Amino acid sequence: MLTLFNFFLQMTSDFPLALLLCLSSGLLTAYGAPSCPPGWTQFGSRCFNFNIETKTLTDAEGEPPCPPNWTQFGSRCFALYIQAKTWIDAQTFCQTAGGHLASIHSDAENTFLRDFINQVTGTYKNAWIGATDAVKEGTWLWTDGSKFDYKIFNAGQPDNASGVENCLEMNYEGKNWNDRPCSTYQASFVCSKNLYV
Ligand SMILES: [Ca+2]
Ligand SMILES: [Ca+2]
Repeated sequence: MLTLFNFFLQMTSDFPLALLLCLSSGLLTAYGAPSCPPGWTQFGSRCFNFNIETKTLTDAEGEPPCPPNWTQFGSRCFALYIQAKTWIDAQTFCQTAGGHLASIHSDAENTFLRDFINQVTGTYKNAWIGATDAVKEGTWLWTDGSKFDYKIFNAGQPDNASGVENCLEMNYEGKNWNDRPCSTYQASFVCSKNLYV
């Protein structure tokens, strides 16, 4: 009779032990040792491998790191929603999808999203992103909890026009960022979330 122990021995003879451990979990990292096979990179509890020939990133099961309809940039996945919503409703929508309105932390990310929006819509269409200064005027916070360590406002913005502009949009007048009223203006929006973990 095949005992569980024998079965495990048989499995380990068929598959590299490291790969088995990698597939099952990232537990080895608790002991300071890498848990992914050579050439694979760990993110969260999974191993990813970049295929040079097809230029695709996949995990051990051959799945891409972002869900369908989300696009990877760096260590995150992004999705653009054309349907106009208020900033509040857009944030709720992104949370339901497992993320937040997108935070942006570099010129590279801002440029990627501008190009992404232009690719999808044919224009540098304005879109909500995930910062608000509703808690304290002039102090911007990202809804995903990340640090507000980068900004690229249009000249003269943010101006808190009429004292009611507390939410952030990108591509204002086809250019950069602007503050807008959160609940009386509707726009397309960008969600972001971390890679599968
Ligand atoms: Ca404001
Ligand atoms: Ca403004």
